[in-house]
Amino acid sequence: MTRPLVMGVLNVTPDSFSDGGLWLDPDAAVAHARELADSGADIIDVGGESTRPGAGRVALEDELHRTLPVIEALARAGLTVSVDTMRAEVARRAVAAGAAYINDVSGGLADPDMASVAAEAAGSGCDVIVMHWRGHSADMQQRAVYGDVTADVIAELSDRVGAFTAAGVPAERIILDPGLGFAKSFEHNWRLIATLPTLMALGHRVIVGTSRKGFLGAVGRPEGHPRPPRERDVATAVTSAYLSDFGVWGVRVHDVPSTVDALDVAQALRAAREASAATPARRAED
Ligand code: PMM
Repeated sequence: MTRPLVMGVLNVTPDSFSDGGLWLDPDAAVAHARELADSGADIIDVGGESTRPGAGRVALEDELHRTLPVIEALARAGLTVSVDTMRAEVARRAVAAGAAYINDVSGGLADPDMASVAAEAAGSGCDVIVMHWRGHSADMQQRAVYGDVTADVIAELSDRVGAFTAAGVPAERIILDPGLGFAKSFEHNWRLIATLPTLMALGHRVIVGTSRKGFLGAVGRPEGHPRPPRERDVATAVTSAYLSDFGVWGVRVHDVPSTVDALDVAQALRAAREASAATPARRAED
């Protein structure tokens, strides 16, 4: 089992929950992307719209203006880029500018044209990440109501896969994401992590984003006093390493060095486990 790919987050927004405003300037964004890649990020995920709980929509023109120059510069520099967008028009222009992945957190629900844009992009080798989503950030937490969260997320994602394949996206171009933090309670997020093999059994590649999310901040802390987002990178690295044991295809993180370290250690442990299974330890002779 190889280690998962690491997707480094590059939010070109004024208001993302953990890095809003840091990379709004295109030069700062490109420099940060290079840092992410130098520390081991395999893909740079460029987003121009914050999806933090409660966030409003950004105008199409603003989203294009924030993301396209950065995507163009990164693709020109030879980096592998994904575009984090719910808008078909942004996805289409980003792919033309060199993005190799469309990362749609709405799984095609926010924009009826996304599936056909993804189908066209698939023709030029572009993959699409289809995330579980139930509605825009302004009120998404009110939709965190499930019978069995794993079964419900799988059923809803399967419907989305059906919509993308019906539009002409080959199934092998579709990567699934359980959408941690999007219309999910603390318990829902942990349960989705623990039961991830059930989602993986659908046969698609799977990517998971735990990075700096609220459910990590709450662990081990008194109620109402979570760890602040930028102090959640150790927790993020631990969950990424745990997920790597399931064989996930990718993890999406803000702090690349800590997660790469954790993934390398998890990989070394797996190799040692396999080696010991092949040659079990002998009892010391006395
Ligand atoms: N989470 C955020 C944004 N985009 N994309 C995918 N595929 N999976 C996620 O979990 C995800 C995402 C949350 O916002 P952030 O950019 O501030 O982490």
